[in-house]
Amino acid sequence: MPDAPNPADTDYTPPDVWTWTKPSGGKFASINRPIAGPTHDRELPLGKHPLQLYSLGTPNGVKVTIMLEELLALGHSGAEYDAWAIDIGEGEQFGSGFVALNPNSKIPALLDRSDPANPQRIFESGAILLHLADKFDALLPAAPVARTAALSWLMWQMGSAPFLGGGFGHFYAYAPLKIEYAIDRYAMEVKRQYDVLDRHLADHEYMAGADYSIADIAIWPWYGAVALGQAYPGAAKFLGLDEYSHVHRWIAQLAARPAVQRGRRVNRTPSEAEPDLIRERHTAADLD
Ligand SMILES: N[C@@H](CCC(=O)N[C@@H](CS)C(=O)NCC(=O)O)C(=O)O
Repeated sequence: MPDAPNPADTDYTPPDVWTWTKPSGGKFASINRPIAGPTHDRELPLGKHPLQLYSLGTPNGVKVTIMLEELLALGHSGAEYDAWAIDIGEGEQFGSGFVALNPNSKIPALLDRSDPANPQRIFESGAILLHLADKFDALLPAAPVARTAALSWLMWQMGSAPFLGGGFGHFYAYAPLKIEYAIDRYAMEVKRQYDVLDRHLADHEYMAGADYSIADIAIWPWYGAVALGQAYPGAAKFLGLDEYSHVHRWIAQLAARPAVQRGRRVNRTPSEAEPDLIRERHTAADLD
């Protein structure tokens, strides 16, 4: 094996105190900033359904639209929803209305107006999935052992995917320079995560066992998209993701579900390759 890169080989020495004097560079330089709170006034639109989703068709956003489509497919008409697009590339997550819904300025955010006197805001995709599962008593096993298994894998996703996206994806695809140390560190971690999934799925049909649940809905959009080469061009080959055959069996099984196919089309911009994507969703007919 060649020598590891020497960490001393850099011309950057961190000062005693970091200050925000220049853009960080890379794909998200225009929206990255070290302070929270709104940058501008902007009320959010409101539709007619109790559930108002403010999101975008990224893996984190798609988790929620898949969940809502699954609930509708199960016959829960109370899961009808309006899905509004928040353009994070344009900084819409920093508008005052969105920040009031999610002080962390990240999609997805849900406003549940089922009780009009007490509208409830929910942010963090895992919390939204759990809120909807509890509200409709669906897609989360009731038996304590299976419920805990589903929640363990849900929390695994919430803790692990930032290494896949914010770590590996950022340094492999988006950073303005290729840093071997950073790419190696996150490639190693991401392959380990796929191996975790592969070993588990070798003897479990779904993440929580025999039943499809919010754990699958949380994990599929990230780990499916990267393994199928739909995120970070070249990454699936670079990471050798074809080798995880049990993960691919599970990815295909979920991809065949009509609700997954519907949910992944929402809050995305149609293109020549995928003309059936929709920016906003207000009725089931928008997807039919
Ligand atoms: N842990 C959060 C992560 C949400 C997140 O990172 N959303 C991204 C899009 S996938 C976002 O809104 N980024 C905008 C920004 O960072 O300003 C969740 O699961 O809801």
